[in-house]
Amino acid sequence: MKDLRDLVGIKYPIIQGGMANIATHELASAVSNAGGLGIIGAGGWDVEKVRFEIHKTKELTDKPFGVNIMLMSPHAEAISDMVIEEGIKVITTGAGNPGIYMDKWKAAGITVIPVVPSVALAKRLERVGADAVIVEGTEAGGHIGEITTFTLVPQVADAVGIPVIAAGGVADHRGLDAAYALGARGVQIGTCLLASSECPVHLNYKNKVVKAKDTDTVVTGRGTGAPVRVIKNKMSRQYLEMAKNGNVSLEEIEKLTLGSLSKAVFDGDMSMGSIMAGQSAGLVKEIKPVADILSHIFEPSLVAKGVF
Ligand code: TUI
Repeated sequence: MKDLRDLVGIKYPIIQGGMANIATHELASAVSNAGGLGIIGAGGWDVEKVRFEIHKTKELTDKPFGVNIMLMSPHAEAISDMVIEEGIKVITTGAGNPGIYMDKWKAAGITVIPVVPSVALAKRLERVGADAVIVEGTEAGGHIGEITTFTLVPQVADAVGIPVIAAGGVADHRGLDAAYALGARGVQIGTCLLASSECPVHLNYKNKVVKAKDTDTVVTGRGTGAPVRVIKNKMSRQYLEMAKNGNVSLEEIEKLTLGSLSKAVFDGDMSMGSIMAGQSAGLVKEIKPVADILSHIFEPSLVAKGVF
């Protein structure tokens, strides 16, 4: 099975997660310049904002980078055409099935790597031309599936012939090696990059990730069809209380979370903001430059020694 490094032409087998509102040109170019695959996270942005971020990234790096299209966004379809116009070479997708876009992306010569939360979707997307799949376990931050990385990665690796990239819980060289032992040939990281010098989130957000311990994340929205892992705070407690009482509409509950991501990212509101992060937050101990984060994951690993 081909390694991510050969598939997209990068030094380290590491993709950056397409974190909404966070994966800007600053973070994407830093990851690409450091030897990983930087990703612009389209999130809920409109097509012109994403185009602007692409232009900025092109100015800042001559290394490969990609765009993540969040499929629940009302702008996803317009962005799916714009990335072709802009000559984007790699697309990752999240929060849905990108099947309807596959033909045009493949015709444009784009390497397509969807995030999948199940074996069934991985098989379906391999059939319609996916070049690899990012298998994301429930340890990840933000919008998540139900199955753990540890159990899902080997099941998908058995079921498909394309490279499997593991996501959810990877934050150091042990996670990278574990992913390869389970059959992955690359990893996607997000949470540990929140605490990078180049990450554009508010300093309060970075410090919250650094201080988080193993039990500090919680999943809101289980039962509404959009489970989201965040660091526990007043917002998540209120949300879960409302959901438990069952006497409030889903709309009212969603109002608490949707839009509250930007409160955390831009305003540093750690009380009512949605502080999306994965369970690996407990492994993140300090704020470091992206280049140090990537080299500290890769250099001590068995993958670097060519064991896999
Ligand atoms: O997409 C993510 N993580 C995200 S998206 C996001 S923005 C958002 N915020 C609140 C609610 C909803 C979205 C924040 N974090 N990760 C990749 C991912 N994809 N996780 C799960 C999935 C997924 C789920 C279902 C992928 C495909 C899928 O397919 C269902 C189907 O149609 O077959």
